[in-house]
Amino acid sequence: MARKADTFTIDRRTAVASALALAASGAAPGLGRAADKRSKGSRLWYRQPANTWNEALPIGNGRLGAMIFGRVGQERLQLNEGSLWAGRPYDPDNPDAAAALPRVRTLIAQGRYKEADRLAADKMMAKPLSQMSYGTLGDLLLSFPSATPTRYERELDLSEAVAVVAFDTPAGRFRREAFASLPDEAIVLAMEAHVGALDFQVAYRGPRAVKYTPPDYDGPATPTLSAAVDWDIREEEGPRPAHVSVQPDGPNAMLVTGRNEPGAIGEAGLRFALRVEVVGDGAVTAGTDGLKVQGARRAALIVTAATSHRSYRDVSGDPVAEVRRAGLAAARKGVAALRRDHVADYRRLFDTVTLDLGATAAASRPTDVRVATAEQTGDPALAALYFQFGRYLLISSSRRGQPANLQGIWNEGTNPPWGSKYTININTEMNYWPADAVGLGACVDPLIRMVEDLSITGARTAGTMYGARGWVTHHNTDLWRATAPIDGPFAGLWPCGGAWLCNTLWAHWDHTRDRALAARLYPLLKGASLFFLDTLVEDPGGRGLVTSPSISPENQHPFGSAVCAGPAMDRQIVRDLFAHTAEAAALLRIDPELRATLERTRARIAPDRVGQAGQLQEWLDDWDGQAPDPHHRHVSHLYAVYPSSQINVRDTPDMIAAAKRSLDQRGDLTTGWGTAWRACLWARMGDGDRAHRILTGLIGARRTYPNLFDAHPPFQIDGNFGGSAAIMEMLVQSWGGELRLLPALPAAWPDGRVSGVRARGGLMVDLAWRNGRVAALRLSGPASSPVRLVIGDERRDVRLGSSGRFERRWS
Ligand code: FUC
Repeated sequence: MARKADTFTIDRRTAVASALALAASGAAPGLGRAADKRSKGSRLWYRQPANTWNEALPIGNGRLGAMIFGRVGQERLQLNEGSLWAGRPYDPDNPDAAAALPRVRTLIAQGRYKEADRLAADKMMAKPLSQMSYGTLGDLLLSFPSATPTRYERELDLSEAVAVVAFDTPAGRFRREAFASLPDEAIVLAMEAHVGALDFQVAYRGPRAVKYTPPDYDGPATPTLSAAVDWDIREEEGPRPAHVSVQPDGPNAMLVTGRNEPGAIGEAGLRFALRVEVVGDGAVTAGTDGLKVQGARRAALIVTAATSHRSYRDVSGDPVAEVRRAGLAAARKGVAALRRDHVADYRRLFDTVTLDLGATAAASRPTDVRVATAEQTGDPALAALYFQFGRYLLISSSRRGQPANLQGIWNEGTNPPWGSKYTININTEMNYWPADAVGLGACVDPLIRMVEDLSITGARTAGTMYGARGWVTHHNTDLWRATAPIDGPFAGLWPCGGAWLCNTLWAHWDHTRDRALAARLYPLLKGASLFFLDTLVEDPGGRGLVTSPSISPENQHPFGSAVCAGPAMDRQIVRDLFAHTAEAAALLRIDPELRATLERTRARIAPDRVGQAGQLQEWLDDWDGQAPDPHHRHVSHLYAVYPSSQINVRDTPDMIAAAKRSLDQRGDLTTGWGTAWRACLWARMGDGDRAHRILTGLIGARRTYPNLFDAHPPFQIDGNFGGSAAIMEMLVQSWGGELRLLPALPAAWPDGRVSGVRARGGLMVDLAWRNGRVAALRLSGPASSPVRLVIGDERRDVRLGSSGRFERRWS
């Protein structure tokens, strides 16, 4: 990965140099860096500390995360460690399922859906019925003397991944910087008194349940921002859970140890450790209450954390040894070197893409004020900031360790919404929609590793519950890679989670076209395909092969249940899966017979259908008009339009018309992620103004918190990633063997530029536009490769040179 990133850096430098030359040479705008990195264009900033968690600023290195509140009297760092989940390794497969399966299928074929639902609920669900939740590591509470600042500002600088709090009080001038280092596996909070001295205590508050108060969708579009600021918010340490202990660890450090929550299986199988060491020039005392620092000009907390998790089936790690090793090494290295290496590591990824959509006066306002007025004020720079924040979040939550879960890695309580798990009927896939295009293909690796695990646990589920080859997962998974259907048939009885993840990974391959990656992914795709070869059934109405039992994710059909056979989404996902598996087999020159079987079977899958109202049918039968929730948040049957391209404006215009009809019926604004998906869909279908209007609803205060976290509500990170994907999709698309420039540019963004975009086929795209038209283009990629460009209605075939480059300006 490092080598690849280095290559990017060289490419970028060369690209920027020639972009500047291009800009200087003529009328067309250049392609250089979008904004001065130190400018407000790449930071979130505020004039007051965080009152609530959704105002605090996230930092993370993919495994360790913290929310920084920036409070004056008591700084709060809410901490997370990516493997601190409830429970222990477990097997939730239900051995009764296989025997019930034929009867459930028969009931569905007879249209007795409620009975099928009841039988499946009784015999086919996981034991226990819930999976394990992602947890929190608790809080560090740093208590300072009370003071009212005469100057205050806090920010998250996306160009360096550093959160800063700076303020003056009558007692001095203070600055705090927080960052999460991947190279040194530590969170660092470096504090400095430019005038005065630092005197504070550090206490630890253990994991606890928190109360969530979701905002109101139908509430005012412009919430009133409170003018009164509480500079001295202090939270209680509270009673420490019995299993948590705090001890000194040498003269300058404290060591916290504890265990995880037992979860629905009732057994806690993980131990965790958190170590905090103070480095600086003050006097430090360590005790069972925490740490005390006096008279320091500089004091930094070096925070390291770990659990005993080694893999989904191995919890034999030694977290105490791990936090001591990392903590002592980081303390020896020193804050300046830690910061330098952190910034260099982060920038290798972040600097690969720039975006400039223009700026208005709104851009100079604090971030919370901009969000509050986003739906009333044109603020294109806020969309660009949202885009870069999405990139920041992916870099901060998906490197080593686990993939980004429903909340990335940031979770305040032991009772997070939906367990802060992996919901794989849309949410986890959406997390990775933007990854490749926005130059963060390296961040997909944790997802590949998770799917590799699921292909093992899911093979057990396929065999035990379906008597099938290959592997299967349903609509959720967790740290322990549970793959059986949970919650009940309404949401859980959906066999396509693993298949959709495989398609997501194949899109990653398609951007890189790396043969070694194809070889790594092939066993996953093959196993997922084998499951469907064994379990697809003939529709009794003769319409083709279908899944059964299944659901169209979480949407009730008119017959009192969601359980059915062959919802459109399943047919679309399995079509893609078979095509991708066959493509991989052809590329790798293996399994010719399987390839032929996949191609034959794929052709027999029931096709998409257009219903009475001209809509794309969500189900095999035309039930859409009678379904109880016409504005349902999921738009599962539009998978074929985006992220897939089975239905597209070039090849299937009639089906696109039907998809538009469906989407009109569903409405534009819904949950955060549902809104983001709608923006992606309209962008893919070429309607930039509609996509922009929806995006504005996503970025406004009803779906975005002051810290730019997406509101489902409550916080769910998929909307952030889906929003970033939608912005990209409006500017550059690559599907169907073509590269589309400005396919859905809204009138609101007449001038702009983007650089470092990745497209399918191993291409990199730098693009500038003026008055809504392409002004300059630079492509780089494999030497001499042909590229078909689509600009408006026009198609042009171009070829990269022997140096792998192509440049063009339009006057
Ligand atoms: C799916 C969605 C919900 C939510 C949950 C985490 O079940 O239907 O809206 O996003 O995942």
